[in-house]
This record gives sequence, structure tokens and C-alpha cells, in this order.
Amino acid sequence: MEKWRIIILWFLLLQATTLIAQDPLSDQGWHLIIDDNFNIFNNSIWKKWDYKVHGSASDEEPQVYLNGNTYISNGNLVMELKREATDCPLSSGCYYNGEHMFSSGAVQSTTTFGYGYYEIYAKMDAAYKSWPAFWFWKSYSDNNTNNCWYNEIDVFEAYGNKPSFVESNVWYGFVCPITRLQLGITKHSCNYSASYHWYSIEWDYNKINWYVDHVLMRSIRNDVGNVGIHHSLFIIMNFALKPTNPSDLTNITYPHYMYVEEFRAFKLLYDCNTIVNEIPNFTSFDHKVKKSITLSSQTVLPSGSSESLRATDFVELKDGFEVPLGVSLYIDITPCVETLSNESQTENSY
Ligand SMILES: [Ca+2]
Repeated sequence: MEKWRIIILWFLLLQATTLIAQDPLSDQGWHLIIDDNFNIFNNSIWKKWDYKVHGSASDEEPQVYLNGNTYISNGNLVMELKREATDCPLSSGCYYNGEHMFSSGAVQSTTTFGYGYYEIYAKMDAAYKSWPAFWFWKSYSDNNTNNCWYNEIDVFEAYGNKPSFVESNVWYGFVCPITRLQLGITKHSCNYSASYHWYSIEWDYNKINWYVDHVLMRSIRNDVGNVGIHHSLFIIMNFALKPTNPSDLTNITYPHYMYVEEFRAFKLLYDCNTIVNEIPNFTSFDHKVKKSITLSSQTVLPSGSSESLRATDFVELKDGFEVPLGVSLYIDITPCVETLSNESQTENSY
């Protein structure tokens, strides 16, 4: 009998994982903590990059990020990439002196965010060498105590001359001095310049999932470098140009825009010491992560419902438990682990 239960469980899990299309708004396990529609620029959530240059002396990006290139228009956060000769002296906080041919916009969250589900609804112009991105980042470096780490999750990076896909990646480093290593790029089909799309990550102790329009595109175990991405991170949206010979860009028409219509952040809630035996009423079930959940024929899924169950140890579906036609059931094993606490940040090492 035990074997039969296990087979049923695996069958259901397989169904759940092969049909993953997660919209956290309709999943009661995900609790909305921020919904920014960009009707105003919310200074408590975001700060604009100003007189900031990205890259290094060896891979300098052609644009200077300026405050004025990021603004709200028609319910969108707009980042404007334009041809504009801009001096960026060291005294302004730039890393190196010199005139840049372009200016652009970027925002960074004012605080860091840990495990959760995060997404933007965005559209980007396809411009030669343009490089819009939505990513999570933080690094820390203290050689004296041998405590160094680099965490970066790229929800997407897109390339102007290749508007049919976006890319995902993870960058990491865990030893002093920091050397960045990458998990590796995966391409996700998506006409990012033709229309708005949802770009999302689901990030917990065990895994990182990437979604485009709430359809699963990539899933990894969260153990890059045998450590994983476990620090709370800043969220960044920016419209860059790839490092290039300036003469490459002389014949390109500017400006170009990255539009972000909405940003959402969701958290799971935890009740990890509670053992659930049967759910008599899904309407009153709190959908927090439980220690374990065991269901049998006594538990009836409401017709037409879309339910999610999360537990730290196991979800057991015993003989007689049914998922009726037209009902979807999502099951996930999620440990009760929060992201690591904040360390003072080093802003200048990407
Ligand atoms: Ca909006």
C-alpha cells in the first residue's frame, strides 16, 4: 500500500510540475506585499541612479545613468536611453572620468528583498546594442574576516538586435577576493519589444524558477557554487547599452525606452510547526506553509478551483484523494528558511 501511495504522489507531482503556470495573484499561498502601478515615483521603494556608470575600465558601458532619464508617464516607469554627451567626473560619484555619448535611466530598490515571487510587466524598445535588464544583486567583501560573497539573479537581460528572446542567468562568488562565476545563460522566447510581458522569478531556499507571462521557462536548484543565492538583494531595472566601440553607435537613432507598467512582490507566510490532517474547508484554509499536509478522500477540492499546498516536510495524498477534472492542484515542498540578514553593502563592485 505504501508503494501505491508513493506512486500516486509522484504521478500528481509530475502533473503539477509539467503543467506549471504560476500566477501568484490567483495562488492564495502568495501574499502580495508590494503592488507598484507606477502612477507616482515611490521614493520609499525606489531610488534613481544618478551620475552612475556601470561596468569597468575594461568593459565600459557607453551610457551615464542620470536622474532625469527615469520618470513616470502614463502609469509607466520609463527609462529613457538617449544620445546625450555627458561628463561623468569622479567628483560626481562616477568610477572614472570622461565624456560618454549616451545617458540612460535606472532604478534600484531602497531596501533589499529576500525569498519570494517578484515580477514586472514591461516592454522594451529594440535598439541596436541596447541591453535592458531586470535583476537582483548584492555583494559583500571583507578580506580581513575572509567573508566575501556575490549574489546576482538576472530575471532577464535583453538585446536590442535580438528582440525575439530574453535571457536569464545567475552570477555568484563566495571566496575572497571575489571572482564572479556564472551559472550560464538560457534564452526564453519572447517578443519583448512588440508588447508588454510579465517577467517573474520565484526564489526560495531550494530553487529559482523563471517565468515569462507566468509560464515556467527555467528551473534550477538553488545551490550554485554549492552554496546558492541566499542573501537578500537589491532589485535593479536599467536600460543599458552593451560595451561597444562608440563608432558602432553613430548611425543609430535615439531615444529608446524601457517601460515598466507594474511591479509586484509576493511572500509566502509560514506556519511550519503545524501538521495538517485533512482540509475540511479550503475557503478558510490559511494557505501558509505547513510542516506536513496529509489528505485522503475526506478532503474534497472545490469544483473548478485552483489550489496550492506547501509544506516543509511532505504532502501525502492517500488512497481515495481525488483531483477532479477541471481542478488544478499545485504542490510544493518549501523549507522554513529566511534569507540571510543584511550586511553593509559595497555598491561599487558589480
Ligand atoms: Ca501602471
